[in-house]
Amino acid sequence: RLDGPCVISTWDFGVAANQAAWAVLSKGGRALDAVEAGARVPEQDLKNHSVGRAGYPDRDGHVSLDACIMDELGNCGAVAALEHIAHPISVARKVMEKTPHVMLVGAGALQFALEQGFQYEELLTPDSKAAWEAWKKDAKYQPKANSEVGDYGKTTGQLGTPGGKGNHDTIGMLAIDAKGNIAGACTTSGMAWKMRGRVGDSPIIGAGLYVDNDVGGATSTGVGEEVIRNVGSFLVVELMRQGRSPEAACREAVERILKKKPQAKDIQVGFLAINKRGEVGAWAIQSGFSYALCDGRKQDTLLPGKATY
Ligand code: SD4
Repeated sequence: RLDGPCVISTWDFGVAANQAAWAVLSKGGRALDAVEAGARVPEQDLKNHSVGRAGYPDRDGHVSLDACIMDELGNCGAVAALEHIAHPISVARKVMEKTPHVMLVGAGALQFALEQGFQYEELLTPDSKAAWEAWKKDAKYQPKANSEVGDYGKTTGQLGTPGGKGNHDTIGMLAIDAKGNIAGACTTSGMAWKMRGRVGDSPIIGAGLYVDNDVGGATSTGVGEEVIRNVGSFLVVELMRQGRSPEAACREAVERILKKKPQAKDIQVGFLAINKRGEVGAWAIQSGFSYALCDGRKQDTLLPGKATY
């Protein structure tokens, strides 16, 4: 159980992201500002190929990014299939704050971002381009369970080092501020080598992220199609509302996926949740999922998410 202001996030790179969020929380800042600041860390990391700049592209070579953000009042904003903007989480926040809408996609999201002063960039780095060229030789779309560096069992000595060669990993982050308010953010380049136009769970409120300030928050990582089908993060929050602990709620959401589709045991989905009291839990289909915790006592704890397989 975390005490006072705290932040949690998915995977190893959550350690560094949490530190940026903690810089906001420790000064009495708002959970919403903390999760935006935290999510921007992997977004700008050129070694991280699953979020933001340097994210792996779709199968046609376009880097297309998905993100959403939600605050303690139930306000939310999202962008999907956004190209050429390195910080989709900040665009999502602008959608929330400056438009009458919740989600903008594709060309419209880019137009809005440029109007808001975001910089147009080529996001496909030489490394990502080389990986895409290599992938094209076989051109098989086979999501791996965990990214190499994201795999908890393989990270010795690499805590907080982002990157990895797997083809998915998303940062989902949840924070509680000094006022006890909860906010969340989720940002990703989605599944590497996805079809052009494919959108996963990460930018979809209720699937990749959900926050209810009376109850808690949840976020997901892994193969988004399975999360969308089960409205995963909303499900986790509703189960917590009914009295489940965060871990039990995450586990039940994973089991719901597997019950409806037993073949999903071969892919990875992980949920991470926090309740209003600061209790944290996570569960995944497969081992290898990890999450990072940070509060006033400990800044850089990385824990393995329990798994069904
Ligand atoms: C998606 N959930 O686009 C994201 C990808 C991912 O860990 O998490 N990965 O489906």
